[in-house]
Amino acid sequence: VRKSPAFSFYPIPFKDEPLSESIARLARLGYDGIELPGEPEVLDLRDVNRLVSDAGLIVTAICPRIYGPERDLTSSSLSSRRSAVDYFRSLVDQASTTQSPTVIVAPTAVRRTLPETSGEREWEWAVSGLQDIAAYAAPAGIRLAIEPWNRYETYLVNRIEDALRLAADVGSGNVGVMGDLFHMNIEEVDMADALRSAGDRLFNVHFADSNRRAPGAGHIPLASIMMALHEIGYRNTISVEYLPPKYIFDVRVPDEYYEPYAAQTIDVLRNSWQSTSQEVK
Ligand code: LER
Ligand code: MN
Repeated sequence: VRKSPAFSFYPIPFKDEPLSESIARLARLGYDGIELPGEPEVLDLRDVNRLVSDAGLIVTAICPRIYGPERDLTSSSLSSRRSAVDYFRSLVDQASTTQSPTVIVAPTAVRRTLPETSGEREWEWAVSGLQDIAAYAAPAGIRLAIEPWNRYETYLVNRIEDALRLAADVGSGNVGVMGDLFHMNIEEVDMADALRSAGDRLFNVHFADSNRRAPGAGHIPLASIMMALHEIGYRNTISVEYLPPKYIFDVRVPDEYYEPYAAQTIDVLRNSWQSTSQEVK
């Protein structure tokens, strides 16, 4: 059992940089782990394993990249839903190969903000797709973390309470939830309460500030978030996921999103975790 969470980083803002450089940077800056993009076909996983273990890091989660209907568990097309289940099963394989404990899941494609059929029907498709993936993941000891996104990225699961309800409907011990502070800042009534409500079902947290810049560069009350994590005895992953505002369209990511933000962030998070630990008994 870990004494504190693993501090990890999803290197998607290091756009187009070879993964070897990102891994080297994260190790040098003092991160414990890396969250990998869910692209088992694109990454050479043997290479990744070697780089990660040489750097002394661990893989903390696989983050899906759900662009388009072929990865959408609730698409109105049956063949798309089937290919989405296959995609998430391939992420379970990616997790097994890289010894990652967790695969992040979300039941609609990014920026599909309306049902194609009906919300009730798509919820049922989400449940059955996730049941299939969970059954595939369980023998490998891999957990699924349902990630809520804000209303501008999905309509189906926007808050932790939605994700908890979906996990309960799936009804499998290896299915839980995660929080992404950027999304939570938009949708939750009280972010700390929402994290507490997940308790031991909370498998991962994405840290960014209110503006999706590095933690500390916006107005999310970080200490209250850390206190909530201490209160539930959280020992899973604190993962960093900041993104530049025009990420999709920008050819070049601003320089500060590389080394400066990554360096600042690990200090901010470790200090905040430490300084709040005394306040919770
Ligand atoms: C992925 O972790 C996420 O937070 C979404 O915003 C992806 O678009
Ligand atoms: Mn996220």
